[in-house]
Amino acid sequence: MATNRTFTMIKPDAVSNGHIGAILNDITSAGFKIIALKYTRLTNETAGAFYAVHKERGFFGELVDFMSSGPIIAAILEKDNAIEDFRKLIGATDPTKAEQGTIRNKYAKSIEANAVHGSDSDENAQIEGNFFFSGLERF
Ligand code: FUP
Repeated sequence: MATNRTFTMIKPDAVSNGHIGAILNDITSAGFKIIALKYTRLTNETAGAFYAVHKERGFFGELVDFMSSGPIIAAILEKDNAIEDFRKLIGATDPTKAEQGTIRNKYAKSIEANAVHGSDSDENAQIEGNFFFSGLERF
């Protein structure tokens, strides 16, 4: 059964370009409730652990360097049908293919510096949320 939570990051490009407020506004205006929120920075090691599923891919090294290049926002979001609805809100991984009005269409620069992350399954949302937050049973 689908749960109602997803995990997101506002990536270093969007943070350094000053888009935190606008992106959080898009997220809450779309009906997502913020359950947990953190301003933090990944190291090369923690970014590598977060993206371990991609470690055989050619872009892994650059992705890890990029994701540890500056601060990020990590957050857990709640809404009915959260995974699917959030992926619709952010648009395609490649911003040139992201639908008009989506967060990646508005704020992303490239397939790598693509402004935001959104979990692709309930299972991954839980794993990714637990990577950044503890004590979630309280919320
Ligand atoms: P998404 O689920 O939309 O975040 O996309 P993926 O899980 O396919 O990819 C994870 C991250 O890897 C993307 F956000 C950016 C990076 N990536 C690249 O840098 N190059 C690629 O060709 C594909 C993905």
